[in-house]
Amino acid sequence: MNYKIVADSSADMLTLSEIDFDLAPLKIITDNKEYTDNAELNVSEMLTDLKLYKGKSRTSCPSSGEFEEAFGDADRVFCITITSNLSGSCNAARVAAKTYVEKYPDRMVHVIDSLSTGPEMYIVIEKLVELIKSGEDFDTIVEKITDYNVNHTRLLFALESMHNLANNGRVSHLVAKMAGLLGIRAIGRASDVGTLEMICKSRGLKNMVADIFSNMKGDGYKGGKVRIHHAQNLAAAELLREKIAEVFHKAEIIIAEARGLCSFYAEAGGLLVGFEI
Ligand code: X90
Repeated sequence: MNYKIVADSSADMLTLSEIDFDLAPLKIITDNKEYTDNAELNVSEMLTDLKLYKGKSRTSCPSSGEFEEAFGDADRVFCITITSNLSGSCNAARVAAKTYVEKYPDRMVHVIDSLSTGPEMYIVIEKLVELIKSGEDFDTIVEKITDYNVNHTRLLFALESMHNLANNGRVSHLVAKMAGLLGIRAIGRASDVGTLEMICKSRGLKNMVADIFSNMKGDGYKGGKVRIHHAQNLAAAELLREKIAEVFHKAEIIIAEARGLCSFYAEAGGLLVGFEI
């Protein structure tokens, strides 16, 4: 049985060892350029371009055709997308799944609405690899990954600006104002239904790190896996890692750069923190 994992590019994952993997890219679009969020995208160049660009910018999700192409010829596909509450990606993946199994009735596709994005999706994919490798049958994997995604992983974020989120109707302008003031960061989480839920504002790097860490513990973090994805803010990511490691010595904490879609919305300075509970 050949297994494949497909994720849209908001998972910030480019390659995967052990299980066949492909990404379906979202796009970042301005009046004069289109950035495809795949392995070839130079994220820091894109952010520099966008800083200078004064016009409108938006994003678009992969089409169902792009998802279908990513499924390739796999017998069993697990496909994970950014929250269906903020993007059409999950819907496109579901349409692709339906067409795929209609064409090839002996193949199976399971679409996972992550209700989140970025590093939380990444952690869910790593769990999928574990489950597939352990040789569980398809239905058992579906059951276990659903439980893991819904009950055992969370996402917190800290944003210096919510300009792009507000301009694209993903949060209200009122909420975005919270992150608009110099030196203030908006701390929030992916809610149970996959929307942005604001928690507090914090001033200064140290307070921001302390606020994220206390919310991690409040959400049930007990020393499991953590992934910190940052948009040009390695310093903040490292400070948070130190803070977590002071208390949870054995925690596996990995820092990585956010790719195109997450960097566009989290904007320079933003942090996304996916963790196990
Ligand atoms: O379909 C599209 O064009 C994509 C739209 C995506 C909109 C939201 C992206 C958010 C990325 C910002 C902070 C984390 C939010 C967590 C929400 C559940 C990152």
